[in-house]
Amino acid sequence: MSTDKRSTIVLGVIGSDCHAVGNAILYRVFTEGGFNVVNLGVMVSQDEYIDAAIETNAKAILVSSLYGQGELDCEGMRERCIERGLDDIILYVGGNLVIGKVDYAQTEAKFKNMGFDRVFTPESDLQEVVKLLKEDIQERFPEQ
Ligand code: B12
Repeated sequence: MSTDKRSTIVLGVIGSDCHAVGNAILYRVFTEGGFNVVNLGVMVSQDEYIDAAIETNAKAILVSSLYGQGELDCEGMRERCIERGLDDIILYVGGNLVIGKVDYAQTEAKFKNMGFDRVFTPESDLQEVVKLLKEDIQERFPEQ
């Protein structure tokens, strides 16, 4: 029996987005923060995240979008997760989610409306995000 108590999370940059630097940083921060991180890298489709989450029994999917097409790429992600049996999975999204300078509250509302649990700006404190994710996993999956 495995004694590894780390929660598994799936990480990647969605759509046709090839910005790779932030992804490498996120992988490192979350790995060092105590998670088992399945990193899909750049240009990831919704179904690729979901396939990986199903295969690894992941508790959360962390979506990055930097190139301005985040809204289009993320549309329907929560519904797709539910369709494929991941009703409870935690969905985080972050990066330059929309084109240009748009008020964060507006962007947050838009992505929460799509079913994302938390929405982060590029300036988010990643240690704080590690903490929040541990709390969210504990709350949503208390038995594990
Ligand atoms: C380098 C770069 C490129 C390189 C990428 C090389 C590579 N393979 O990585 C190249 C030249 C290829 C490129 C191309 C393009 N780029 Co570019 N690029 C950049 C640049 C200058 C730096 C990106 C970077 O590495 N940042 C450093 C990392 C550490 O920061 P980060 O990516 O933001 O990630 C951090 C945070 O966002 C946050 N984060 C990210 N995701 C998530 C998720 C979660 C859950 C959380 C908590 C946090 C989080 O944490 C990360 C780590 O600290 C930015 C401008 C900028 N200063 O950000 C533009 C920028 C991202 N690019 C931009 C654009 C428009 C493009 C192109 C569309 C340009 C074009 N017309 O061709 C293409 C898109 C190509 C594609 N298919 O993806 C725009 C996006 C505009 C928008 N969203 O409104 C930016 C912001 C430039 C600008 N000001 O206009 N780009």
